[in-house]
Amino acid sequence: MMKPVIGVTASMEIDQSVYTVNNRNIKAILRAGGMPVILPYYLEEEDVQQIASQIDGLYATGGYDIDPTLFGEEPHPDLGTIIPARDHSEIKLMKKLLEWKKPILGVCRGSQTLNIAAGGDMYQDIYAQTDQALLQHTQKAPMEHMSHYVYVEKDSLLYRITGKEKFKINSYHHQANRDVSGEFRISGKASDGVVEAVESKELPFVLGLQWHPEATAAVNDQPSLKIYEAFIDACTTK
Ligand SMILES: [Mn+2]
Repeated sequence: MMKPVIGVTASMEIDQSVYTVNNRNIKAILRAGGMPVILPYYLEEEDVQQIASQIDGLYATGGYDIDPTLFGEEPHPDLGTIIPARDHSEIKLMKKLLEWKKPILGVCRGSQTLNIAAGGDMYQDIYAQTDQALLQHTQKAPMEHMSHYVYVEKDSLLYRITGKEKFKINSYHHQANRDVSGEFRISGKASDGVVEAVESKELPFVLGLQWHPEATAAVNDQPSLKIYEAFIDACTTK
């Protein structure tokens, strides 16, 4: 049987000369039975259509911050590096996949581009733009260390996948989703209220996770492995 083809979005160096994807992402998809294919940017509309039609699912990896122009804001002083070309192509591709009801898994910044693609918005910096006391969401521990809990809504896709109402995740972000698209719902939050998981209300598999399950899948964390298995299963033509 042919493996489902999973389009993988890459990060870029700031001078836009080099595409980079952490191999943990590739390994997590291969281990779950998918065929990862790293995608280009600088796409014309017809290129977006072609890629969207040829992939069985889209996996949006982590990376730099997101261009606030995309949700109608100007840059906050605490906004980090952005690669607008990546944001624009990734979001165009997501819009097409949402339209065609194909599976999407977004991790870290991928959960934010996903929400923006569906009309939501985000904090440019959670520490500067929220009033409540926050956890340390930019952990200083190694990436496979699970530093804080996510509390999962019981009737959600994320709960059906993991079977857990609460589990530990790693945390490498200073941005997060703010207003969640009307097409989506929040399915997981941290104890401080930061949105950690969003998913489509209607589509079978559209999931955005604010953490990096590819790093914890590498050390055999069960919820992380189940997330990739469920994603690849959703991308598999039955
Ligand atoms: Mn976090």
